[in-house]
Amino acid sequence: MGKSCLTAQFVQGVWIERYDPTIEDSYRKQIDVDGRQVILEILDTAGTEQFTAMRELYMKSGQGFLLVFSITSMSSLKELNELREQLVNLKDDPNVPIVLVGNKSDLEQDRQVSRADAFAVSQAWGSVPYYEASARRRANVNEVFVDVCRQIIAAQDSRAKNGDDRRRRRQDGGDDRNRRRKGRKKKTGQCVIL
Ligand SMILES: Nc1nc2c(ncn2[C@@H]2O[C@H](COP(=O)(O)OP(=O)(O)O)[C@@H](O)[C@H]2O)c(=O)[nH]1
Ligand SMILES: [Mg+2]
Repeated sequence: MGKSCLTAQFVQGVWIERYDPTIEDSYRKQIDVDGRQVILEILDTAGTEQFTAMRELYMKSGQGFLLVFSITSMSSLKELNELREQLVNLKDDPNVPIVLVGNKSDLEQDRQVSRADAFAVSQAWGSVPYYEASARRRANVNEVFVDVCRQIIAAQDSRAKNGDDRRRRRQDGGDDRNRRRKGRKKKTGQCVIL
């Protein structure tokens, strides 16, 4: 689908033609999102379907998700439906931050999924953003990561607002953990590529 190639383009700015499909790795990158410096932790998953427990684990710990298919393969889009369903169920949140990415936009001549087909899926998922990207041409690579990061920040902000009272009570009690957290300069977001 291009998960690893997209990640390599985003993190290192390089095009890697062949990437070991079994390698699952995580990366950190600092980015600017609307003037805020954010550290994004990125997990490039390897789609090892048999390890569902692993999948559950990273779905639980991740805060935002890039769901990547190839515009040259209809089945790669169909497979994402199941992943998204599992994700929404696990998170118990239909508005979990998601970006739908149609990769390999440079292969227009081999296109199997029309923009309209993919857009319809993104709408059915609760109007998540849909981008067409190319890891090879470095098209829309930054954009998809910034979009999911923006959604993560918005979700954190709204949670912080809702949790304000609770936090204030804890701070009055001089909670150590909270002081440490307050002292942290930069926000961190966890982004998982599925
Ligand atoms: N033409 C083209 N090929 C790509 C693109 N992204 C990935 N590929 C190719 O698709 C294959 C799978 O890519 P990879 O990133 O390893 O997929 P992953 O299994 O989802 O991590 C590799 O052969 C890549 O060279 C792209 O944007 N355009
Ligand atoms: Mg890979």
